Amino acid sequence: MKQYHDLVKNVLENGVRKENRTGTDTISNFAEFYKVDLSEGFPLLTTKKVYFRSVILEMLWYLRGEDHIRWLRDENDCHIWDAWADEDGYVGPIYPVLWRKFPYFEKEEVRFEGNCSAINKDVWVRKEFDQVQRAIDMLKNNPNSRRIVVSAWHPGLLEEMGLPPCHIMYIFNVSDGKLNCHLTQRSGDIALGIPFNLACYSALTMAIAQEVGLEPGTFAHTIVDAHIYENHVEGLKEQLTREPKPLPTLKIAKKPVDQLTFDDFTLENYDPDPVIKFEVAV
Ligand code: UFP
Repeated sequence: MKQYHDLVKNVLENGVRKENRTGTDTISNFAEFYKVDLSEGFPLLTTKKVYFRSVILEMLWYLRGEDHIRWLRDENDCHIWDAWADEDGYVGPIYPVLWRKFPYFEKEEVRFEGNCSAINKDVWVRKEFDQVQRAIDMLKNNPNSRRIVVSAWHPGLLEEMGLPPCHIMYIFNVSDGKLNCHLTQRSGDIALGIPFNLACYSALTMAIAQEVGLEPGTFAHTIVDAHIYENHVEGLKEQLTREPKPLPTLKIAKKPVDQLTFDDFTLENYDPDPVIKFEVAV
């Protein structure tokens, strides 16, 4: 995919060196942006193998709304989130909870009854908000809305999270019968995270487009701190010598997104170059 290679080249050529909490320095550019037309194929990089199964399982796990990784780790033998979980598998209120059960408080009138009197009082009640369902409902009923936003940034809960969300907000936008998605990412590891994030949100956009009866449009991605860890530079330079091949295609069974399982996703014509090993900076 040319857009990804251009992103890597741009950061390698123009990035500045930065220290960060991991102890491994990065070369970093502020505010990178690219777009991918999802009608041209499924954007799974071809110049290295990207683990499609993990991409889809991660997306399905986000949709489950749980605060632990047991489904991913124990039922599906997928270990991409293990490093961020405690021994019981808890990761705290991160993407799945924030997407499907975003906590908030609402005032409700409650009746308090005593022996001989009763009063009504306003109390604050804890509620949960399903942002994904709201987005799907809006895409069906009011597709021209410019307010179809899913936010995973909750300042009050940051302390309870294993890892504060990196992809903090996505916005759906319908133009010309097509479903577009813009993802804002506060921090992006170009070698390891970005290929996954790009494929995950592209698959999500395609699945939701199918549910709401739209064609998949454009995936657009803003990465605020777009960085390459210094120990990833050689691997990425090798990747740049490889010629991108035509993109694979992704077929998704016609079901509501909440009923999808991994077997409902069929990847065709994926013929990637070999894996490039990159160490994760934790
Ligand atoms: N990171 C990604 N994508 C993800 C994810 C993490 O690129 O989906 F979960 C990277 C970005 C950064 C690190 O290198 O993980 C998070 O560190 P920080 O919180 O300091 O930005």
